[in-house]
Amino acid sequence: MPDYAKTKKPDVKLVILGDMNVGKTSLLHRYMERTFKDTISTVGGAFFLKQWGPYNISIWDTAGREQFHGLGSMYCRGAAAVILTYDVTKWQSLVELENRFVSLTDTANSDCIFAIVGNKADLTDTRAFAVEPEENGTEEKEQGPRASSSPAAPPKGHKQVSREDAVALYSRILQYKLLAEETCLPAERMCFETSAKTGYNVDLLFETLFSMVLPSIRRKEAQSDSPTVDLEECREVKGAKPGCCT
Ligand SMILES: Nc1nc2c(ncn2[C@@H]2O[C@H](COP(=O)(O)OP(=O)(O)OP(=O)(O)O)[C@@H](O)[C@H]2O)c(=O)[nH]1
Ligand SMILES: [Mg+2]
Repeated sequence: MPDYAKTKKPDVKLVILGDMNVGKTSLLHRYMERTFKDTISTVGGAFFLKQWGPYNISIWDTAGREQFHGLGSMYCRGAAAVILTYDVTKWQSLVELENRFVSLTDTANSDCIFAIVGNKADLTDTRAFAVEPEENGTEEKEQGPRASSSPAAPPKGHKQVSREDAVALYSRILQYKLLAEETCLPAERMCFETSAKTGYNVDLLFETLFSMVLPSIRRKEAQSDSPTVDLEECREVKGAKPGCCT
């Protein structure tokens, strides 16, 4: 067994935030377990550990229900990346991100990366609906009869949130964080539309973020490798010199 697999201490932390029902837990199930299954509304929070190459990445699922709102900033403490999730068919879910969730990220790392994710794209976007079965990895029994690359009927859901709305929110978040857009990751790369149901863009989302937090992991590693002062040794040296204050 490789050394890194013996210890499961997370090297970096990601948090997924957003209003209830937007599909946070479903996105994590899809990514971690390659399935779309029934969920129950999350209570408090849940923790997933993903081994990515030599790194252990902790991903925290949070509850969107208002009654758990107070816990959000605790989950965000020390996060290297935050996924702010909305439902493409619900305008209010984008509004809630700005009203309730962005401020919770004040406890995240100062160089925290933000991704804005519009989930349930299968309800509005033919490409997200028509993901190849092999690609989405979903078994027929979970998905029902629809498992074809050419959908029988196009998605009928009304898209209430456009990509431009998400990009505009990303810019406002940078302003809130007092970050200059030129020095940050561009909105085009940080706004995603996904479907936990079909798997559309789900791997892309998580793996893009993992590669973006690598510098943060390496910095942490470098800090723990940096030379440290042995206080015991210092005390002995000090003690050898009479008259030196201790
Ligand atoms: N069509 C479709 N439905 C989805 C998708 N993702 C989630 N759902 C459904 O949306 C509902 C809520 O999903 P959850 O993953 O529990 O939502 P959540 O954001 O974790 O909700 P809380 O835990 O209450 O904050 C469930 O009925 C899911 O089946 C998706 O991509 N497409
Ligand atoms: Mg949940």
